[in-house]
Amino acid sequence: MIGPYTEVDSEVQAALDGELERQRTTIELIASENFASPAVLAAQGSVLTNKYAEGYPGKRYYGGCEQVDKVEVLAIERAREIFGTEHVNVQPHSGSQANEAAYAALIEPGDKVLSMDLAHGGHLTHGMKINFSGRTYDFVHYGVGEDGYIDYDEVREIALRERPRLILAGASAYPRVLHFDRFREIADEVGAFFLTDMAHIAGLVAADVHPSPVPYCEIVTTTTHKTLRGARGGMILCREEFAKKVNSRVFPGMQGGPLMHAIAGKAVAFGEALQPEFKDYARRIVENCRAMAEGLMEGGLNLVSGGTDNHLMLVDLRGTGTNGKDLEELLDQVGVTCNKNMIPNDPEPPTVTSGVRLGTAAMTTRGMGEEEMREISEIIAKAARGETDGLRDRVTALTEAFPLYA
Ligand code: DSN
Repeated sequence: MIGPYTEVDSEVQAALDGELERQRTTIELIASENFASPAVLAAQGSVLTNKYAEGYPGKRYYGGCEQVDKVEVLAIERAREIFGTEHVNVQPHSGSQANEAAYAALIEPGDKVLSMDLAHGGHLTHGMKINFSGRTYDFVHYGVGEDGYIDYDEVREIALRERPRLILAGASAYPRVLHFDRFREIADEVGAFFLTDMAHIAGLVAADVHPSPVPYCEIVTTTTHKTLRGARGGMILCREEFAKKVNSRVFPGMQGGPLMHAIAGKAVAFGEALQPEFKDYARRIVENCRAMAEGLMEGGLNLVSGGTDNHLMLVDLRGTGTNGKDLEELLDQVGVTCNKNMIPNDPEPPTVTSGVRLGTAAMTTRGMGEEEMREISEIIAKAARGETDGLRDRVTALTEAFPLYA
């Protein structure tokens, strides 16, 4: 351990202490967040922060890379074992950069891409107009039907009409199983590549509680810090035939020096994901999500698609008298953290929204189970009705019973 930091920078330390206290004393339901293990945090805060290592293991543009080479090889080998993929690049700094490099490995600027609409649960890097993706490629979108599920017949119709070069699966607010076999069939029918961004569900895929996109895709991208519970960053998995292209699109195509401390954190997290306990953990995320969804519906709230198959759900607040922005703020006041989120065909603007997105990965890491999920759903349902008396105390009772980083 190097430190103590308090003597060096008390101002930053005060904010770090405050954040630890916030994480310890609140219910964390942001579906893309999790609590990395102390070992992952230590690796990310290690002396690897100091090292430049442009290039790849064994082929670096700097001396002194013997130890970081070992770390990167470990991360790659562990990821290959987890996901059963031929090639892995662990260098993308984030999921956005993983996507940027992956698109560039498959298609050319101006090419057409078919992806899920951001307003129906997609992602910024899946073609939002002012994102690099929307500025570089010609995106067209599919969405969800009235029932909240992706309609694969509609995806096929759009693909036949638009003839995209690339079809994209993956979302940041879709509570149902993704059927990669259907996407692959459609991609084959129109002669398109198929790429999945599995950032949200990577931990579920790692533990076989969600089907894997790997056998169906030319390339799979992901972040490593959501359900996968690792260091913050991105990663690309692909078939061997795309390995050279992917590597060169990441470096030197898009990035310079890799963040070796983050790669060390990824390696440690992948080691954890290979342990039998991780399968149990991922299974409990999904069970907890189902329990929370049932609790919310019993409490009178509607969910987009009527429930969930994965780690998240989307509450449809239309007709409740509240909206996403107000409920997010109210929940914040009683110690529950979540984010406002557009629901499909949302009548409200993105700054207000008619929904909140809730996920169970982080609280499952804290050890909570179905009973606690029911208690949390009661707290949320009461808050949505504006009945906030005593809710902060109920949150405190939960967080004290399941200590974080104790
Ligand atoms: N911002 C992330 C999320 O919250 O889903 C996606 O990158």
